[in-house]
Amino acid sequence: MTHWGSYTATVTGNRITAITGHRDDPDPSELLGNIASTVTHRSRVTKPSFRRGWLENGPGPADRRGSEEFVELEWDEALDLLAAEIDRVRTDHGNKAIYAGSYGWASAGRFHHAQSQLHRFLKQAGGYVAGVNSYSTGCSEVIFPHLLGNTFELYRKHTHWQQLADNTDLIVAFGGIPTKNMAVVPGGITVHNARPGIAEVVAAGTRIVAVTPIKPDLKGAESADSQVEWWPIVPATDTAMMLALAHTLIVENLVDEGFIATYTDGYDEFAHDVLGLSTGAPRTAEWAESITGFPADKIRELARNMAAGRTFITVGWSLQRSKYGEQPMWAALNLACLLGHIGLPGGGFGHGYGSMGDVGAGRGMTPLPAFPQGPNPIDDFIPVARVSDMLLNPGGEFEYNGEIRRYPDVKMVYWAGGNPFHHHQDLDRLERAFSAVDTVVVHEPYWTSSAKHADIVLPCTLSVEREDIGGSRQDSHVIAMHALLSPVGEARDDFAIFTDLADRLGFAQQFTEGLSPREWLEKMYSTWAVEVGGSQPTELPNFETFWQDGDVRVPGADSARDHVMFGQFRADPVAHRLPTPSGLIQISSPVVASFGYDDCPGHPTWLEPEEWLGSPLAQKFPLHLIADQPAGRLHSQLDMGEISMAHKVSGRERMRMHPDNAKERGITDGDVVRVFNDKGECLAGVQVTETIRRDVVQLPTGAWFDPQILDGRRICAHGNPNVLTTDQGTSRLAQGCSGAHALVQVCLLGVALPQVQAFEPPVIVSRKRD
Ligand SMILES: Nc1nc2c(c(=O)[nH]1)N[C@H]1C(S)=C(S)[C@@H](COP(=O)(O)OP(=O)(O)OC[C@H]3O[C@@H](n4cnc5c(=O)[nH]c(N)nc54)[C@H](O)[C@@H]3O)O[C@H]1N2
Ligand SMILES: Nc1nc2c(c(=O)[nH]1)N[C@H]1C(S)=C(S)[C@@H](COP(=O)(O)OP(=O)(O)OC[C@H]3O[C@@H](n4cnc5c(=O)[nH]c(N)nc54)[C@H](O)[C@@H]3O)O[C@H]1N2
Ligand SMILES: [Mo]
Repeated sequence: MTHWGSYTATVTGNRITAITGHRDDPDPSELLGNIASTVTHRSRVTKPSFRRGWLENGPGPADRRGSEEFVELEWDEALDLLAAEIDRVRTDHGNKAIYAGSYGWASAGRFHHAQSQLHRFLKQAGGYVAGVNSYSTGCSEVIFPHLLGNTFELYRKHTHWQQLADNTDLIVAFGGIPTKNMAVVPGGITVHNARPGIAEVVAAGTRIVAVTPIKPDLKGAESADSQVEWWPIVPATDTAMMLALAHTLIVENLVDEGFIATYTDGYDEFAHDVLGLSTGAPRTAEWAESITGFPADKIRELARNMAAGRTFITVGWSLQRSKYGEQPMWAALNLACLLGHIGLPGGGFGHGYGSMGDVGAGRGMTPLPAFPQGPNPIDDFIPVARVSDMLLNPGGEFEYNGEIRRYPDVKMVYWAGGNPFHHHQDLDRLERAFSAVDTVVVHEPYWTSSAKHADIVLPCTLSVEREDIGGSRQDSHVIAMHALLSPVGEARDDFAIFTDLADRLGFAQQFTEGLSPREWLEKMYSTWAVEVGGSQPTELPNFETFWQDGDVRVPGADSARDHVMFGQFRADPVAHRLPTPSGLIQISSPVVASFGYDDCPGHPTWLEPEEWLGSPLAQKFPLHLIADQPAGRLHSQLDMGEISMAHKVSGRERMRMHPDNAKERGITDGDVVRVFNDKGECLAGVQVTETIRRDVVQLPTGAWFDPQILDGRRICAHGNPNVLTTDQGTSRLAQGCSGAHALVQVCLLGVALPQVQAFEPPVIVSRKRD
């Protein structure tokens, strides 16, 4: 199992020769094609490796991280040194000096999940500073609890595609419903039902309005182009459009007043602002026209259409990954409240259709086999995307969700299963942040840029090199993940590494509980079988049979197919009171208002970001870059794989550009260009296409960071857009990642094309003996 699907592999010798999707999967992902070619790639880490300066001079701040050579050591010595360093840091500075947020997706598999292993280990070692929330939904995880109280339904029990097909007249999708994203689920997915689901929706005659600067790639809807309308909005202006839609609903008496009165709180304050009663600036369709790029008539007509039939509004996760990303989340919810279809079959509000493969799967939530974690003795945390801020401002204050907190003084950064030099914003700044600490430890199968920026790199196995149990929150199957290959080089499982470290620190028995990995799998499976089997544990096969069969269907996996989101609340808002201050949906929030944040006031509002096409900065950098998820891989994983490479242009990440913008710059399809702004520069290979709005360019994330000097400037030669993005929280409320957008300029390369070096291992030298 992978995050992008379950499969069967044919192995000949120690090589994978064929991979086919799971027999029950109607739509296996092409990303499976990245696996076979990457297992033995030269970028694998094969031995424990230490940055030479760290080994020779000991721990301490170092700006050579990322450019220095490495020395390989034997495992025993490597683990002795690392255990001693962990002990030094916790003894001299306390466990608050260890940051192990370790954000990242690692691999599928419930036992060998790298973060779970790291967190269990460090909890038993005295604790660590954690990261909270995610890059994916940094705003909605913080704002929606204020508005809906319980967000369980929003994330875990969404309206099924079939229900939309049966009931919905109009779907308005802010962010589109990008098919490219729907192969993926954290932990894996066995039955990809999004494409067939969309086909059903379209076959039923439902109209889909996809509001996005990039033309939707809705697979399953090819036969019905006319039903899927592309509304190419100016990026980052969705809130303005939503407020204008609300304005039309209010002034044309299309608001469902019964719904507002019974199920919501704070409408008057919101409506007052939308009508401009105290500001003198009503949010009319005309007002929104100049911001969003849509004619006022069209906006008004959409509002009327929304009120005329059963309407489902979905807002993609991407809209929150930019400055003031809380606003479109909240505004979209309010719009759904005004229409009053929340809690009716196929109506209301959804979040993330097209962001993840299981949204719309209707699977309910069953428990999963789990590796126990235990409590963290340290309660310091940061919102994940504030990592550079923390490392650069030890002891500094930051605000978050109504609190004022302080950054801990971190001396050791420990990462297992993530790639911050892919995922974080403003990579130059991240490099400065990493140089400030004493020691950086990374567990990695590959020489990623993050591994190259570490002091201690320990080589890890891939999931094809070990046994595990695969499962995810809403999947139909639990998968027996058999080991397919023997590990490359001296790679070891994260579990084995932590066991030996725990042994050196005196708590091996507590860490392993005396169990081998296979015994852990048996225990996790059996515990789970009893938990979901309940009174009928015989429903599920025993471990041996499960292991032999290769998978098992999860009991009750289809239980939520007919679930109507917020249906119970609608039926009885007293008995099913929401856990919000009013018990109702907060159209305005006195709690959020009480925080006094100008960057996230008490109701949604249009806040002009620094980087959008209407801002002064656009004079200098006139193109709006969208740095979204890559179609050909998961994030940065297996970037050298066959499918990922096939999506590149001249070996660089592919950037989509409108023909007018290309012509203005003398750029033709296939050119490699410079993409730059005040923060940095990268190269990209251009695809000229009308499937993108004019003045918008799309350069997905995940090309391995490849810093090189070109013409005296430091650039990424491979196309990682995070050299261009701003490292700023979305607001003081959520402090989410705002990396999806940046203003840039693009020009022809003008010099010889430098070679991509991202996949080359660092220089390995032998140890200096004294
Ligand atoms: N500009 C911009 N930036 C973004 C985004 C954006 O939209 N725009 N999106 C953000 C989002 S939503 C996300 S989720 C992040 C993703 O960022 P990450 O989750 O950090 O990206 P991955 O490439 O999945 O990194 C996982 C790493 O784990 C390693 N790994 C795999 N298996 C194992 C294992 O068993 N053990 C160990 N130790 N390591 C393993 C892989 O080799 C890989 O390097 O990026 C974020 N960054
Ligand atoms: N193939 C593949 N699938 C993935 C992933 C991957 O790496 N590869 N990553 C997974 C992860 S971790 C996550 S969190 C999800 C993320 O899911 P999303 O956040 O939904 O995905 P993105 O690709 O960042 O953005 C989706 C689309 O939003 C639109 N968009 C961007 N900015 C704006 C805007 O300002 N306004 C409007 N209206 N639309 C805008 C663009 O069309 C863009 O392609 O994807 C998951 N799926
Ligand atoms: Mo994500």
